[in-house]
Amino acid sequence: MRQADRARQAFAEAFGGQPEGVWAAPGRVNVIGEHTDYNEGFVLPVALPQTTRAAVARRDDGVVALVSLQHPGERVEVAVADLAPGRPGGWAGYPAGVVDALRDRVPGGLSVLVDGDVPSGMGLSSSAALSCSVALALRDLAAPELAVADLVDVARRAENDFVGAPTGILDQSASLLCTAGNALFLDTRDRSSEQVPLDLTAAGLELLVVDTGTTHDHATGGYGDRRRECEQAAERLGVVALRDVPDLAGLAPLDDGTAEGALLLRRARHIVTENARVLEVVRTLRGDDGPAAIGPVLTAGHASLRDDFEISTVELDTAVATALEVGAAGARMVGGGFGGSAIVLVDAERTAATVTAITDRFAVEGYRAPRTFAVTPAPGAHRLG
Ligand code: GAF
Repeated sequence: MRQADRARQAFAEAFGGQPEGVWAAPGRVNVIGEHTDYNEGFVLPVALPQTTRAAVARRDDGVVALVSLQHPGERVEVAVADLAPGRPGGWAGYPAGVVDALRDRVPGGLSVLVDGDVPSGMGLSSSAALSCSVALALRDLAAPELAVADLVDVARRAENDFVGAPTGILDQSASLLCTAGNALFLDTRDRSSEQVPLDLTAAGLELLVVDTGTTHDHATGGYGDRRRECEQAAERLGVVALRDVPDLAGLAPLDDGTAEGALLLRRARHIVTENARVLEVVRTLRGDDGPAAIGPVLTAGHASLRDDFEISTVELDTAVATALEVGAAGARMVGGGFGGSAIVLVDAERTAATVTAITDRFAVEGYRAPRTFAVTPAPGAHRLG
């Protein structure tokens, strides 16, 4: 059954009527530019073919009613007037947070049926896919004067203020603004963006996602620590954001002989070198050398996330090292870290051998079997019907 029909049918079963429409928003992988977004730097994501779908209809009883096919048996109902950070919590917090951000537009409430296939907790931005599908639905139904780019902040506020995950704008921008066949080169400071063609098939390459099956949660723990450390480093350097440090020499004041200084230096060094890597990858993709030439830059990005930012895991390091051992052009962990997925840029003829090598190595190490799939840059959020 088509995705839109499946969502419509499930909506009718859950709410007893037809939705006003069905909207889809994708997950993402970031080609390069990790943790740069909340440092006002550069990112280069592509949208995944996997999406979250939201079948939506306005109501007139002042209630937000939420059902997800991925959480069977759970029906969340909250009065619009009672929406507050953390209420509701869990998966329902993302769509509820979007309604909260636009609550004056839907005083009568909303019914939302969610369906999707973006793996959750795997660094592939399932939460932004969920928020963005509902944000686009609300825009189309009740806030037509908003541009799609305005929805980036609607979805970000849902995540930051309602759910309590202190993320930047990478995931929401990717889900809303990516286009098929392109990577999105975004300056998160002034929000200017360009579409950078990324035709891997023509170059005989594949971009593999390796989902290690280890999950993370950005509302708790290490992600927030890294954000605070970057803010501290920027403050010590007297800059608004680490984006303003032009090169490694600019980090010298952090090297004050203390353990704290050394830690802040490592964190800031990742941001400075990662911004440079985004610019280098964009330059390379626009040049004549072909996309395989970005491989070593991706691999350098992994080393930086592992050694300087310290957010990789043994599973991610093993996936990357194994891929490189069997001849991948480049590989790195993606997303917020502390689990999740890696990407591998590989000659298409070597894909099967690479997957086998990683799977075998995970079995030997006693890790959970990885899931792998190839990505071609897909469209951003859109109405399905
Ligand atoms: C998570 C966050 F949500 C993004 O804002 C970004 O910081 C990313 O981690 C790391 O690049 O996905």
